[in-house]
Amino acid sequence: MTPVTREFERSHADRVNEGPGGGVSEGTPLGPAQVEACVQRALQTAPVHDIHTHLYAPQFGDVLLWGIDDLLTYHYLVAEFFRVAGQEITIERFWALPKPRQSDLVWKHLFVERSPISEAARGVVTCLNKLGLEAGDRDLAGYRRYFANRSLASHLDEVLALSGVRTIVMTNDPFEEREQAVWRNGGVIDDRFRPALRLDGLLNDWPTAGRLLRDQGYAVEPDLSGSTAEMVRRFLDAWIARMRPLYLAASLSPDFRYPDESGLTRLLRDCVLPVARAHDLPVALMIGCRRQINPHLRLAGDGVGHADLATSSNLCLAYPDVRFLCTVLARENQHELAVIARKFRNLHLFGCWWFANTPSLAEEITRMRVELLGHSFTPQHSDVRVLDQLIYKWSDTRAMLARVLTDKYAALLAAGWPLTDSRVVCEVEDFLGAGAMKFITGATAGD
Ligand code: RAT
Ligand code: ZN
Repeated sequence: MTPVTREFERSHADRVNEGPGGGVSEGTPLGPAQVEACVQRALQTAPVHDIHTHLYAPQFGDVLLWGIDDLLTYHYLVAEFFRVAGQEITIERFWALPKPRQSDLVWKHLFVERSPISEAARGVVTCLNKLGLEAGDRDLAGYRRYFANRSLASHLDEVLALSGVRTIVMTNDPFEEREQAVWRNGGVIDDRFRPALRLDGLLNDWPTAGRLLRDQGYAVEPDLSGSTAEMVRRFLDAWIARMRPLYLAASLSPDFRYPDESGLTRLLRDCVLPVARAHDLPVALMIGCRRQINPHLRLAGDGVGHADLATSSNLCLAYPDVRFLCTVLARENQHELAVIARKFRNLHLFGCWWFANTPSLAEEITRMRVELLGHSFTPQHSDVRVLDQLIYKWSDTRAMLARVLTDKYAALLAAGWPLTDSRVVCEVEDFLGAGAMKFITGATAGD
């Protein structure tokens, strides 16, 4: 058993079996009037294990984004800015500007000339206010001074304390040169950050990946013939040894099908899945992103498409000994995925991803998942790209979960089922990521 597995087994056991003499303590019984306060308290105190982010340990240097200019140039906001910028600037000229000038423009159009009413814009307001900065003052120069005077180490501690986040799972691309130095020098030393090995480059752009592998001495072929599969497996083995990731992950187009005749199926079947099995690592499938529907917008140019989720059930059925994490982008796919998850214990559904992470959709999706799956899913991951965003994404998620779980526990009580505070605390911990970590580390599910 890995140390990570032990950690999550212990935290669960500590809560449930802490009665006198080692017996099971069920805690204080709850009446209808106490449910909401109990859920709120549990949500405020339970640590978050954020299983998918684009944050990096401070060792990665400026790969980790933080501060007001990064908040304002978040790609969700850049897309909204282009819609209202009118004739003021072309998309090409915007990209040619330095980041502070880009954020000046986003600030002007989305925060000065109109109310920041969208989810991503309101998120900036929440971050500033929770950091004690009075967003209503609209003092962009003052916010810049505040961040310029912060040390990253203490800012990180403060953001984690404000957001209640204990574990941050990174997105680590083996082809990303800016990350290489950390991996070459022994890997990540801050155990609040955990790696996840991202395979988009390998799976979604084989011509480039193949070239990079050949440059590194792996004898791979453009048509995947010969010893290619073995070489790719060796490459993955080497990265797993170096990174010690929690899981392997890829985002996949809505056109993704498994099995079919494509190179993607061959890479999954002959490389990724055997390696996942050999190392007992889950595979995270994030399905439904249609990349670059407007390439002029760069990172902000991706869209969404309705996926064929027979692919997910085919994979779960064909690989019962591989654990899959799965999230889908299209609203239209959410119900189908929850039904598939009912059928496969090796499938753990997680998060309201990206365009599905808006308050109205997240609440609708989470209610439906609780109704179909009970506890066996993880309602949210943050997907943040800027450290400070942990503050608003997790406060929004806690508010949403408070509404959903209060309703569900109140209905259970009304149906005649006794509830206790310690039971609720335990279950809320699992919803905030402890359950996902148990699945990821093999402490539960999948056999
Ligand atoms: O949510 C996002 O920021 C997207 O741009 C993607 O990063 C997506 O979450 C992904 O991991 O592919
Ligand atoms: Zn992401």
